[in-house]
Amino acid sequence: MASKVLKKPRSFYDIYERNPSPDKKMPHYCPGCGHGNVHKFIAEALDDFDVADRTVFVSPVGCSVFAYYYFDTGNTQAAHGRAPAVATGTKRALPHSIVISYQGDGDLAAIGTAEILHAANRGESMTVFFINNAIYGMTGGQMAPTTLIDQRTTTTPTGRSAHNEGFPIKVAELISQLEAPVYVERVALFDNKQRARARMAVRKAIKNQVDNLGFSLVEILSPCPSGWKMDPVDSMKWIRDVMMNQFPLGVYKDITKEVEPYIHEPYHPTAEEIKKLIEIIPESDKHFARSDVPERYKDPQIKVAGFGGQGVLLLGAALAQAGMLQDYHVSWLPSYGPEMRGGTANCHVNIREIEVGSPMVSNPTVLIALNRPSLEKFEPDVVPGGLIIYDKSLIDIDVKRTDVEVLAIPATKMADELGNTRTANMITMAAYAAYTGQFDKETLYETLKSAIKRQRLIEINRKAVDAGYEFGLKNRKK
Ligand SMILES: Cc1ncc(C[n+]2csc(CCOP(=O)(O)OP(=O)(O)O)c2C)c(N)n1
Ligand code: SF4
Repeated sequence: MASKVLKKPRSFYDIYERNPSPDKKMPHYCPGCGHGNVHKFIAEALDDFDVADRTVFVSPVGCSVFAYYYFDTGNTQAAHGRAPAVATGTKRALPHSIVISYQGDGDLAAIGTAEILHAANRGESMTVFFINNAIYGMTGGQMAPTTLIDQRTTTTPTGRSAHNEGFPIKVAELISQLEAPVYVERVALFDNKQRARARMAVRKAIKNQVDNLGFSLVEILSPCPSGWKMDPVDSMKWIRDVMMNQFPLGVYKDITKEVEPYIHEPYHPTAEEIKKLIEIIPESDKHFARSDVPERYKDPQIKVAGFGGQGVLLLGAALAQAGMLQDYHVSWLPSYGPEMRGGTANCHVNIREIEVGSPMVSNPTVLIALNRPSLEKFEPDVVPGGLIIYDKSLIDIDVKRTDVEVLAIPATKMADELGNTRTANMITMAAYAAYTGQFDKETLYETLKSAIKRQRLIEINRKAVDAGYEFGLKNRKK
């Protein structure tokens, strides 16, 4: 006897390991939410076309920010509204992948309006699922560009007024006016018939990409019982009786039978073209080599870490400033703990002879640790052969790694001897500069002029630079 096995699509993980829920089996969405339906339609289509292994799912900011808990595909989570831009980069780099941009109405139609319009207008070969639930769900039900006239939200408590907030934006209509998109449809999730239609639309939009036809967008009118303060059944009725009047369902554009498949292969310049490109780079931007810095200390990627109040961020900013004075390419990226004083703080600093690709320093070549938790936390991340500098007056443990260089400096003690504990950061900075040969003392003095805002503190910090510099020189490896 034939039997049908009902089971989760293969494109979902069996267990949602990343989901903090106790059983790891339930999604995080509220009961009656439409996101779950759409996820299921997508996962089924990926199964049926057997493309999960080459799919990259770009999650937005919004309730579906955690879509990567569920899809056993490549996953990226984009900044608010930027999913189509991230999807563009992914698809251009991996033209044979299937890229899905999944977005709410706050994400796509408010903060991300520019991204979606231009991705659609360029006809990027991607599939966009636009979940229209007429509000911002995740943040508690504020007005979205799709909120209906007279609809009450937390930011339109007396109802949306066209005079005050404008009219609802009709995304399917808008996108379908552009020349490039090949398929635009609006569907809804309020009864089985409509869900079956939505499922077909999701399938078609993915198949279009499998066939390399171009840009597809499916807008889905989707219930948000929590945000609408309705039960799931009334939410379905509201879509059918109210929302659909503003947002009529149907296919707004379908030119899939008329277009030729197109794959946007990445452009690989020839050796001759690269030579010409290098010729037009200004002399000042070309790689320059400083012979006085030993090879192993060149292009440092530095992490400075300690307690808030120790001048961690200032130390990093001063290093970047010194780098700028020496015409290096630099970046400084602060990372604050929740508290100002007593909390943790760290910053990422690049001082490079070539342009800085990313300001993030995940695996530092130099770690400057000003307190014990920072040493314990970041020591494992330092690259083999890297350098760890730590304040040994405050840190009562040794570096465990044997594959890195270590400079232990009693910076706080030295600062106390100078008469100002807070100069420990500048002592450490100068020790780093002298130890590695990265900066001369004059550059550090110059840096102090902009790094130290209070004129009266410049002198004591110059002394700190002198003391740290001397320490660094004395302990320098031959
Ligand atoms: C740059 C930025 N601005 C604002 C926010 C706050 N924020 C988080 S989710 C969200 C709205 C999400 O609404 P929507 O896109 O409609 O998705 P839903 O939650 O309804 O699925 C906002 C404004 C943020 N995280 N980042
Ligand atoms: S707030 Fe709305 S959109 Fe978000 S999970 Fe709950 S029902 Fe879904």
